[in-house]
Amino acid sequence: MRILSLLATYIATAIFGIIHADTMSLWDRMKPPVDISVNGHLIDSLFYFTTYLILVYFIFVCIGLFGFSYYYWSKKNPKPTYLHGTSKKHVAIVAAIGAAVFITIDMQITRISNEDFANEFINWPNEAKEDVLKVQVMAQQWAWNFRYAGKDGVFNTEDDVVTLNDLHLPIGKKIVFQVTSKDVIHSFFIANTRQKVDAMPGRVSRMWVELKQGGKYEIACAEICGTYHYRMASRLTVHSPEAFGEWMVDAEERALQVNDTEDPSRYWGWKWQNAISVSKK
Ligand SMILES: [Cu+2]
Repeated sequence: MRILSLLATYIATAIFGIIHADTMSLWDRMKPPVDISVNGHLIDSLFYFTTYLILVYFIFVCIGLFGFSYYYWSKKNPKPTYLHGTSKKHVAIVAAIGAAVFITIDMQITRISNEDFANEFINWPNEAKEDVLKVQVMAQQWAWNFRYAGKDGVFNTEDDVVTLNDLHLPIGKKIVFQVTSKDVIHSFFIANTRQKVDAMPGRVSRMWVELKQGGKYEIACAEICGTYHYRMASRLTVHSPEAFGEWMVDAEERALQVNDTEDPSRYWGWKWQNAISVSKK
């Protein structure tokens, strides 16, 4: 009894605490974070498609489970019947259900994700022709280092703008990240764009996004990377193009004043690795 009352108190406190923490409804809490990217809706629609379709199958399973439990209830069927499920009819029913799940869920997920990949996500911006923002990301236990090329447009030079756990991006412009790690494997995850890429020591991985909504968001590490993995978060501020321009001018001026150009540990960046564009556009 004592345990039960403790449990009830605990649950009540938890629920009450959540309600008091902010006024977000439980339904809102279950929804993905706001999508601020141009392509994020593709991931969301795939997510909802899968979830709702599975829900439909779940309802069928429940109907079957409770329906048959009632239908073959011992009071109605005092004499039990044993089935081995090996008759042609039973094998056909099981195979048909399996095929239906495979065709309507698995094959659809594969088809839709392949189409999204081929039509959108593979369209890397053409860095030679398009005006893209390039950012280098260095993950480490347990922080995110960001590097912009600075006034000269060349990475790993004296005028680079370097920030710690503070990423600033503009809307309406394609952004290309080159990501690596100083120590162990991390994962650069911007939940609000539905995109992530692994940060691996000794290797540069890439990711591109285009944003459509300003505001303040969070970047997380999506790969268990040690004791303080949970703390490995960074601020993300998304500006209008004008505000971003102003921020960048300020940051570049500040960088020229405060950068200790003699400090070798400052130069953790690398020469930008130009990508071969496969863009169809
Ligand atoms: Cu990490």
